[in-house]
Amino acid sequence: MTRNSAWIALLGLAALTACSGGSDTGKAKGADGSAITVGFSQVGAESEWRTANTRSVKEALAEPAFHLKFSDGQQKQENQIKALRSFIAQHVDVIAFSPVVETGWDTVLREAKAAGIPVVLTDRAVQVPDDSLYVTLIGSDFVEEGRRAARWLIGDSAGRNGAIRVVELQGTVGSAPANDRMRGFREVIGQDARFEVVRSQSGDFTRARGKEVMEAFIKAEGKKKIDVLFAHNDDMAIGAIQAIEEAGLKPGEDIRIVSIDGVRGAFEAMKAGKLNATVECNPLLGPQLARLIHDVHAGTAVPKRVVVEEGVFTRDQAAAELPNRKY
Ligand code: GYE
Repeated sequence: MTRNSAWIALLGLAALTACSGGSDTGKAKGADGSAITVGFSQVGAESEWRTANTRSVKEALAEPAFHLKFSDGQQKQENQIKALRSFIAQHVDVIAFSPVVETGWDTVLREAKAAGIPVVLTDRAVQVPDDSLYVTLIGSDFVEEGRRAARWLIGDSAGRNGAIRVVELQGTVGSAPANDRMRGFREVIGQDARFEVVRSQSGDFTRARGKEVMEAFIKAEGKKKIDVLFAHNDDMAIGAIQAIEEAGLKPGEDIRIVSIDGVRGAFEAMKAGKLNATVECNPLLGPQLARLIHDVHAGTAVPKRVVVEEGVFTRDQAAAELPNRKY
């Protein structure tokens, strides 16, 4: 409830700000009333989360308040760097982007700064020596999401004695959510001697790779029991569920599964008893992003970090919660 009301409050605030932009359309616009041109470089289309995120960004950065130049990086940093350079060459008002990996952005961000174009990071963070290279980052606390997955697992393992063997499907190598979710999960799990992460490999946040890597895990473990799967996103968990079923095992029972995002597919899998829990990661950042871009463009001070509020859902809540899901 707290989580939901916090969201409603945030969205309400975004709507209010959007309406107080002072232009005759009642929407946020540049100081002179013209549309704000935004260059947005998206990671790709790797997951249900990403599809919902793209839709939310496109809806919020719509005409007439904004003029959006949208580019899909197809999960490749070189494509994103090219897109940023083209936005700089086109003199957009603001650049917003979701960086596929954390490192390697210094040069292009310096170019944006030299051109006087402010950069807003959405969803994923970067590691840069000089944090004046971007104005603000709006996104989830991925370390906390990893901790939440681990806390759920410890709670669900009450009364179980003996070793608990965990396999982990990591997100894209070098991405902020993979690095941080791995760290948060280990931080908490490391305090309980029963747990051992026996295998950990990237499934690149996709269903297809999640399935392939889970097949490899099952094969490699042979007769040794895998007790738990921790997947850095729901799509990889859904792919892995198929692999588990094809191996003649029961997902959710023989292998307990916790993943992250809270997309519709995860609620359906929980309803079917095949996924045990999902940690919410809200992709609907569009309205908050629009407000930030408006403020940044207007020269209004914004916080360096805007964190999205989220919760955890389990199988027993899935049927009741499913109709309320917005993504
Ligand atoms: O969890 C995953 C997507 O960066 C938070 O990227 C995002 C992650 C999300 O591919 O499904």
